[in-house]
Amino acid sequence: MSDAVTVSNRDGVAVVTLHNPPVNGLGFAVRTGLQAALEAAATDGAVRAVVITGSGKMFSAGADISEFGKTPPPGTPHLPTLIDALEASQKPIIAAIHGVALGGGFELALGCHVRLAAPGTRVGLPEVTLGIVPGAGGTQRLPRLIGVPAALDVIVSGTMVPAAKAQALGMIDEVVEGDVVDAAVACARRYVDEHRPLRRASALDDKVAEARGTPEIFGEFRKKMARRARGFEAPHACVACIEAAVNQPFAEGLATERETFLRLVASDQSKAQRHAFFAERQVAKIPDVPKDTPTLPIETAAVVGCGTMGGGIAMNFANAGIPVTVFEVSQEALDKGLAIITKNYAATVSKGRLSQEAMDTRLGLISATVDYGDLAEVDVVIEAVFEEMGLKKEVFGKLDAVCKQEAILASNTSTLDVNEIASATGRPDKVIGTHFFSPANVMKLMENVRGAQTSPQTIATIMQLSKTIGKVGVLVGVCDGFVGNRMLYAYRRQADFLLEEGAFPQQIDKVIYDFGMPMGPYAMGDLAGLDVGWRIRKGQAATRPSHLRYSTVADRICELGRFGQKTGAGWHRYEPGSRTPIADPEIEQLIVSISEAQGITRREITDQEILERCMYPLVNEGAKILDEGLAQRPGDIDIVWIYGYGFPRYRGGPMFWADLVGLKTIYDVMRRLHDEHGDWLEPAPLLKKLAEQGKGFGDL
Ligand code: T1G
Ligand code: NAD
Repeated sequence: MSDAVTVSNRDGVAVVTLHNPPVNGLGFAVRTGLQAALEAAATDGAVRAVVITGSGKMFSAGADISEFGKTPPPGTPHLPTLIDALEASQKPIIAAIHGVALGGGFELALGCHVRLAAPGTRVGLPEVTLGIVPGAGGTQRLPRLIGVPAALDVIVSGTMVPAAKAQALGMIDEVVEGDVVDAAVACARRYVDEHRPLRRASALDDKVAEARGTPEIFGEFRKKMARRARGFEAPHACVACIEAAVNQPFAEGLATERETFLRLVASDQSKAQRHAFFAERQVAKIPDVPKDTPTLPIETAAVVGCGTMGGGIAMNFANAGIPVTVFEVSQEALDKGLAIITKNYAATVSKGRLSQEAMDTRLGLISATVDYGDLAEVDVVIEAVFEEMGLKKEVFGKLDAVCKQEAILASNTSTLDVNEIASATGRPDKVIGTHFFSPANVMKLMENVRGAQTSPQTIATIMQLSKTIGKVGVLVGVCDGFVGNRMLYAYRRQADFLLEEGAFPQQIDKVIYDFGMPMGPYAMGDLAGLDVGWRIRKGQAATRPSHLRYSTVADRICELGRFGQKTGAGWHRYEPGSRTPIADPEIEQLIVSISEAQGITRREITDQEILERCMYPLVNEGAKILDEGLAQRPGDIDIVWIYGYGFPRYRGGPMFWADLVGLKTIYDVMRRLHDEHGDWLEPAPLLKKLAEQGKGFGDL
C-alpha cells in the first residue's frame, strides 16, 4: 500500500483513507493506492464492506490538475476505470465526505453505493471552470441520481453545493452529525447485516427517462446559458454529455464523455483556464513578504468619500461583517451616498439574492459622519475622494493627524502617485493603494499598490483583507495607471487613433466584444462615465509629452457635454432607460471632421487590424510593466485583466493569450506598427528578447 492511501480494518469494514495534502488530489500515487486497496478488499474474505474517506481538510478536490497536459500523460489506472470497478463491487462501499468533494473526488463518491457527509461539506463538479467536462462519469451518473434539470445546473455552473441542498437534490444520501467515518462504518455494517441491495448510480434510469420524452429541456437550457457561456466551449460540451446520458446506454455515454474530456483537456481554452486557476493562487505569493509575515487585525474600517466608489467599497466591509464608517464633506453628500448604498442592497433583495434581514444587518454595520474625530480608532481607512492630488494629500494629512498610529491609510486612486500621497503623512510605511474597480461591491479585483516605503506588514495585512472582503488582491507597483489602467490606456490610445484613420466606435466595439471582452472600449467608457477620464486627462495635459501623438476625439465629445449613459449620449447614444448603445451619425461626422482637420485620409480598417492594433500594444505594455518590476509575474497581469476588465478567462488573460498567439508574431507586428505609427508602439525590450529566444511569458 503506498503512503498516499492507507487502509485500516474496523471489524470487517476496510476504511480506505486518501493522503495527498493539501487537497487529496487524485494523482497517480493516489489512484494506484486506491486500486490496490479496493482489489485487496474485494478478495479479502474478512472484509465485508469498504468506507472511503480523505485525511486532513477534505475528502478530495479531484484530479491533480497539475498532471494535465504533462508528457508522458498520467499513468493508469485512469479514474473512470477505477470508479467503474468500485461501483461494480459486490461489497457495499460508503463514501464518508467532509470539507469538499469536487470533480473527480465527487465522481469517486458517485461511484460509491452510499454518500454520507459531515455538516458544512460542499460537493460539486467544477470541471467546467477548467475548460473541461467531468471526465470520470460525473455527466453520466449525476443525471441518473438527481435528474437532468438539476444536473444541468450543477455541472454547467460548476458551483459547490452545500450539504443540505446536496442532500435535498439527492447528490448525497445523508448529512450526519458526529464523526462521518464512524457513521459510514455503522452504515456499512447495516448494509451487510440487513443484506441491503446496493444502489449503483449507473444502473438508475427513471430520472433520465423523464427527460427522454422532453428533449426541449436542452434547447431551453442552452438558451438560458447562452449569455453567460459566450465564447466558452466547455459549458456546451457539458450539456452535450448530459444529453448523451439521456439518449445513450451508460457505457456509450461514458465513452462520449471520455472522448469529450480528452478533446477539451488538450484545448487552448482549458490550458488558459487552468493557467488562470493556478495564477489566481499565485498572486498571493510575494517573494519579499513571506507567508508568515505578521498582519494587523482589521476589525473596523472607514471610507472617506461616499461617491460612486466609496459607497461600493463600504458595502464590501459590511458584507464581510466588518463595521465601517463613511465620511463625507457634508451631510447632504453623506445622505446621497447612503441612499445609493441602500438602493443597491434593495435591488439585490428584490432579485432574491439577499434576504431583507441580511440587508438590515449590513446597513446596521455602516455608520456615517462628517467628523474626522469619529475615525480615530478604526484599523483601516480607504480614501475615495475626487482624483486630485492636492485634495488627496490634504485628506491624508488630516487622517494621519486623527487616526491611531497603527491604522493603515489606503487610497483608491486610479492613477495618482501613491508615494506622493504618502509624503503627506508621517507613516508612509502604513500607506498603500487599494484600487477597486467599478462597481466596487461587485468587481472582484483589488489592485494593491505598494509604495516605496509600504511595509511588508501593511502589504500582508491588505492582501489578507482582499480575501476577507471577497476580492482577489494583486500587488502592483507605482506608475501612471498601475497595471490595469496603464495597459488599458495603451489599447485605448490605439483605438482612438484608428477612429481618426478610418474606423468608427461601433466597429471597434464589435471586434473587441467578439474577441470575448464584456464590451468594447467605447461602450465601456460610456458605462463608466466619460467625465472621469476627461478630468484625469485635463490633469495630465501640462505633463503630456508633446512629441507623442495625442487624439482629441474623446475630449471633443466631452466638450459637447456627452458623458455617456449618464447623459444619454457619449460615444454612442442611448434611448431613455436603455443601456443599448446606438451608433450616432453626429459622432461619425465629428470624427470625420477631426481626420480632415489633421489632414488624415481615412481608409478601410479591417477587423484583424483593429484586433492587432488594440490588443498587441496592451500586451506590449504588460511586457514593459514586467521589465520595470511593477508586476511580479505575467500571471498576475492576467488575473488583473480577468477580474478587473472581464478579459475572457478562456483566453487565460492577455499575457497567456499572447503566448498562444506567439510572441514572435506579436513582436513582428509591433515592429511594423512602430515604423508606421511612431513611438507609442515601440516594442518592449522583454517582448523583443523573448521573441528572439523563441520563448513566451510562460517561460519567465
Ligand atoms: N489539483 C492540483 N492542485 C490543486 C487542486 C487540484 N485539483 N486543487 C487545489 N490545488 C492546489 C492549489 O493550487 C494550491 O496550491 C493548494 O492546492 C491549495 O488550494 C476527472 C478531471 C479545493 C476548494 O476544480 O477549488 O477532477 O498555491 O489555495 O482556498 O472529472 O482548491 O498552495 O501551491 O485553492 O482552501 C476538479 C479545484 C479537478 C477543484 C480548496 N477540481 N480546487 O480551496 O485552497 S478536474 C477542482 C479548488 C477533475 C475529473 C476532472 C480549491 C479548494 P498552492 P487553494 P482553498
Ligand atoms: P465621485 O465623484 O463619484 O465621488 C467622490 C466623492 O468624494 C464625492 O461624494 C465627494 O463629495 C467626496 N469628497 C470630495 N472631497 C472630499 C473630502 N475632502 N472629504 C470627503 N469626501 C470628499 O468619484 P469616484 O468615481 O467615486 O472616484 C473616487 C476615487 O476613486 C477617485 O480617486 C477615482 O480615480 C477612483 N476610482 C474611480 C473609479 C470609477 O470607475 N469611478 C474606479 C476606480 C477608482
